[in-house]
Amino acid sequence: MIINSELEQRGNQFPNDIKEVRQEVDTIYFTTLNEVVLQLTVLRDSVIRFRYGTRGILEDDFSYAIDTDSYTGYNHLELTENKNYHIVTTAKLIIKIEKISLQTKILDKEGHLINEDEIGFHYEESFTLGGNIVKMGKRAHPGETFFGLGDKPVHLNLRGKKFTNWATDSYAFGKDTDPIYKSVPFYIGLKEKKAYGIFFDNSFKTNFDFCQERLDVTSFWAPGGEMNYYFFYGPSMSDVVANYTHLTGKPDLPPLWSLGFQQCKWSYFPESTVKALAQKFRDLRIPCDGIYLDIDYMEGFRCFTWNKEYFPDPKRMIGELEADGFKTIVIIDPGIKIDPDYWVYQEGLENDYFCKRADGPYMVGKVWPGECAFPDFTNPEVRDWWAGLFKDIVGDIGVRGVWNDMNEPAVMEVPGKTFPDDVRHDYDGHPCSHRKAHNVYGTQMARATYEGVKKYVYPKRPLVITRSAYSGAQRYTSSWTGDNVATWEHLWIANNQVQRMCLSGMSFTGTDIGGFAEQPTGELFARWIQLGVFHPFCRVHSSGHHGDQEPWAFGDEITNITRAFIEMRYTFLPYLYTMFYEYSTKGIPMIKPLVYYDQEDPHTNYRTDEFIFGNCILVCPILEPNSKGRRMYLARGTWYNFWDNSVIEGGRELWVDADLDRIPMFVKEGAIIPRYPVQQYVEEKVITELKLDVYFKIGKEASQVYEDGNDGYDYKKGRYSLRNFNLTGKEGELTIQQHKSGTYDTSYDTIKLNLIGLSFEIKSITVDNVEYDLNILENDGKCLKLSKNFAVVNLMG
Ligand code: MIG
Repeated sequence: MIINSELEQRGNQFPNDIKEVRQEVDTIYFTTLNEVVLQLTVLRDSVIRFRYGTRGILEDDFSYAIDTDSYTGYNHLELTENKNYHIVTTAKLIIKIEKISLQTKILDKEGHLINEDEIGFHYEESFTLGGNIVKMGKRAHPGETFFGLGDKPVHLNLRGKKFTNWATDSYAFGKDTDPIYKSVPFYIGLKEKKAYGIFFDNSFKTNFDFCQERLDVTSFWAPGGEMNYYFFYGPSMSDVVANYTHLTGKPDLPPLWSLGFQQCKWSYFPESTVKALAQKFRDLRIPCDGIYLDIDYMEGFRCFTWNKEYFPDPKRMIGELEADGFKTIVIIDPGIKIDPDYWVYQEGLENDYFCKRADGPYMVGKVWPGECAFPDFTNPEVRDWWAGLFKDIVGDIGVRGVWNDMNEPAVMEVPGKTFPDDVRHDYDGHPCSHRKAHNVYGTQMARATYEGVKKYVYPKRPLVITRSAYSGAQRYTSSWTGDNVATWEHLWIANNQVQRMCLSGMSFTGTDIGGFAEQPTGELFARWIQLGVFHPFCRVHSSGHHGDQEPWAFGDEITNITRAFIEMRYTFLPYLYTMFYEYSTKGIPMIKPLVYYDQEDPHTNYRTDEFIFGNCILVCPILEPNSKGRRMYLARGTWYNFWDNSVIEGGRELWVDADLDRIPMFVKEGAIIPRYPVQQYVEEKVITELKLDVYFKIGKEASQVYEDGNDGYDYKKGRYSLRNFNLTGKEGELTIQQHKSGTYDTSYDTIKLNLIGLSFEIKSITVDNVEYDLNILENDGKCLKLSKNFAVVNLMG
């Protein structure tokens, strides 16, 4: 790794006096006497791009991360100057560019300094490899905290640490291992309660230092490419994350079944084992939607083939599993076995689709199949070809989702565990070495896989899962956090990683529940399930070398606890789906760290364990063995204990009981939480009633419930059902208004309000101006069934 402080001693070059300023609509070019160009673009009033070239040259502008559909638009842009600065003003920000140094300062409209360059942009000519080593130094302020950066297995707050982004196969990684699988060069700063974000869109090996080398400096740098970063201003963290996610892209809705429970292992084979596994789930009444086949389903690890001894008739088997509510997902790796008789290898060879070394030979590396060639997924023609390879397994055989592994890319038995730097890539028409393409390789593979699965699973929706990812991968794929270990420390890591991924635009993420390597105790497995059911992607996976890890592998007590929590997840499906809808339309993370939830409360800034599931359920996992409960921080506000509905005031630390069969969960007052009945798999039952858990509050609260056909694309034509609820509680009165949009007609006709914490006895019920008899109340006056499309219900004491 290049150490920044070392570089400061070497040939650093700095911009000098600005000699020329030129504006083209939303973009302003500042050129210095020594030919450094700053291209500053206003994308939105609060989203600014800073891009630096040297020798007066900017590269061809191309990025895999940016969603080309992300619209831009600002309300105000003005360029002025005073003695020392050129000043760009938008409706939200004031950006000052110093005339003698090109250093920048960013202030909000009230004049608060949000972020400023320390030494700012500087660079060094890379005589050995070509191009520049590009660097940025920013001033860090006392008390400023930092979040984000994808899958780093560290404390949520990044301050005091240094990181590298270089996608790496990291079997049994540990706390603070860096780098691991993903590369998401985006972080959030929180300074004096105001949040901003920086996305350094450079696919080379990027480095970030959050005040480790110098206590008051945050810096980031890369050994090639451009200093090219986007600045997002909040002041709320939610706006920062939403704007970043908007820029790098939001996913379509996944099929609802992919939010159900998923069971995986390395490996389930032959067919009889898979069938027995499925049967066991149904026999024990443990809900499950997805079964995963790991590499052994293939013929000699050749992608797109089947081992006919283990799986003589995969189409029949998958059909039979489907009939019982299971979808089959298979693994596909990037390594294509070098075998002259293997059609995928032949096609790749004939069409020149494999990566080559600088001097011409193929990039050959050993992976599971032995010596392999590797498609250059950064070539659009190769991606098209790859997508087409899914015709049989998805279109004909009926596989419903594809799991991309080893796409860092991982290579065995070589130093660095990946391709050598000299390997050539197309990079969508910008030929380059592996130094530049490495971090995006996995995402481009997942993208090609997504295009293929999407095409052949049509009219249903695709599911792709990836291990490696670069910013923007969320447009194509979900992800898991790789080869973790069955230890309590890894449970802590799992919790931090998924929260961090959610802040990094990649909400649809989960961990190998129970741990991939080694075997969990029943207690650890139960505690991991209790966390995992709150993660957007919920899958048990294990290496299979250390014993069984199915929900029934640890005795009856654990089986029952596991079942109860998986059942709970299924009852939360409409809540989870609504969360996904908010993520997919607005870029709102599905789960939220406490600091995101309440950045104004300094206590939240250093918390890691507690998080908000959706918008209104606070969850805190139990992370230690033999626990009867734990101390935790309850965010500010008034909460209901999920388990007994007792009301409790937040903004403080407290002890919460949590025997092995429960974990601390609190629901925000005023919440309306939609629930479905328990199902063994998505769409097992026709939903005949939507239950709404209504948590009374004095005051107002808004919530929504999104539903659609659970799969397919009709929702894009307006066939969805979005219920917006406004709750207003007063002494002796509760009113819920509903505004419904979308043309989807849900299967149920009634909505059942389950009234929790009502502070009065109901004496009158009015629904859409009609007075109802009190005997429509059920369950001791706590439940009320209404026709689903009511506009206003008013309850008076
Ligand atoms: O070298 O396919 O992270 O989930 O089970 C190991 C076998 C390759 C690593 C993945 C893991 C998967 C395993 N793979």
